[in-house]
Order: sequence, then structure tokens, then C-alpha cells
Amino acid sequence: ANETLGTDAMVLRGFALAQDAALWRAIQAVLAQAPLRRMKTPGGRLMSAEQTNCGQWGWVTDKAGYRYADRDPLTGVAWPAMPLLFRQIAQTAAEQAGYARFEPDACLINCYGPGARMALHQDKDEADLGAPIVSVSLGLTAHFLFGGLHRTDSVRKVLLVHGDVVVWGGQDRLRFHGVATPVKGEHRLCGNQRFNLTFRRAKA
Ligand code: MD5
Ligand code: FE
Repeated sequence: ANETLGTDAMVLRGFALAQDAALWRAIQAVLAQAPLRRMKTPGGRLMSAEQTNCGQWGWVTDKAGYRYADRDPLTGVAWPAMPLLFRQIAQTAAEQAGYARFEPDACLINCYGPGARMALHQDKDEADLGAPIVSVSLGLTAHFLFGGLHRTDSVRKVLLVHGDVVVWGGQDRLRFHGVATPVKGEHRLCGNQRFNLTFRRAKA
């Protein structure tokens, strides 16, 4: 069942569920080439979620700022290719939400262990803000914080569970958002972690 979050944001409940084992294997293959790591914010703080990337461009942060890079700063080599299954899920989800030709060139993999979270922020490092963002949730459940266009706007809390896919575009593309610490538990695939795949068009 689909739920509307905003005018241009839609939750596709369980959209990735049937492919969860294949997604998990593909994630492991990416991590073997580009390991998870905690990156530093421009302000010098370690992020609590662990991250890595696949696809042509990878989102990175360090003391020089936020940006998209075509190489993994840890290994000096190109990010692993985006698995075909990732691209297919991102494209079919976007299509279902009304975005016909989504061509993601970046996939950020977020791993939230116990206590990890993501503070309220906007995604605005991408060249084409007209392209949607597709996010796939795997593993432990977490509250997603869905704010407004201003940092101080009130936030709605939405539970995202294993297999849920969210498509954000149009009016909702620049909303402030964050992720609370995962709900404690043990997931059959992901253990005590929540994984999130965030698909974006980084460059025009
Ligand atoms: C997550 N990740 O669950 C989220 C999924 C990130 C991040 O926020 O930056 O890695 S993406 C949620 C999102 C993306 C773009 C716009 C909006 C939400 N929004 O307008 O609410 O780990
Ligand atoms: Fe974000």
C-alpha cells in the first residue's frame, strides 16, 4: 500500500521486501570493495552512522566540506559500480511515484548501529534538484523525521520498517529531515543495524 507523506513524497510500504536477500548480498559485495566508515562533518565531528557509496559518484564529507567524489578517499579508487538490482529498484519505485526517467548516478549506503542517528538536514549537494531521491530501508525499524522547508518547522515522525521505499521529489525534495536511533532489536539479515540506500542524481 502507498502512503502520501507530502504532496510529492510517497512511502511504498514493503516495495523492496521480495528482494531483501538479494539486496543484502549486493550490499555485502559493495562493502567488500568500499568499506563502511564514519566520516567527519566540516565542523570536525564524526557522524554516528557509518557510510559508503556505489555508483559513479559518492557523497563524502570531511573538513573541506560536503561534496560528490568519483573516488573513495579511503582507497583512492572509483566507487564500486551500482548493482543492477539497486538501479532497478530505484527506477521502478520512482516510476511508481510518478517520476518516469530517474537515472541515479549515486547511491549512498547508510548503516545505523545502536545509538546512531542522523540530525535534521537538507539534501542540497546535488546539481539537479528536480530529480527525485529514492530511499530504501532495510533491517531495524527507525523513526524518520520529516520536517518543513525551515529548520525550525515542526517535524512529523514516520516509522520506516524493513523493505519500505520512500520517493521524495518536487515540493518535498528540500524538506529538512533526519533519522532517529534504530528501535532496539535483532533483524534476521542486518542484525542490530538499520541500513538505508539513498539513490540520487548527483550531477546534471
Ligand atoms: C536515511 N538518509 O533514512 C535517509 C534517507 C541522507 C538521508 O537523509 O541524507 O543520507 S533519504 C531521506 C530524504 C532525502 C531527501 C529529501 C528528504 C528526505 N525529505 O525532503 O524529507 O538514512
Ligand atoms: Fe538526507
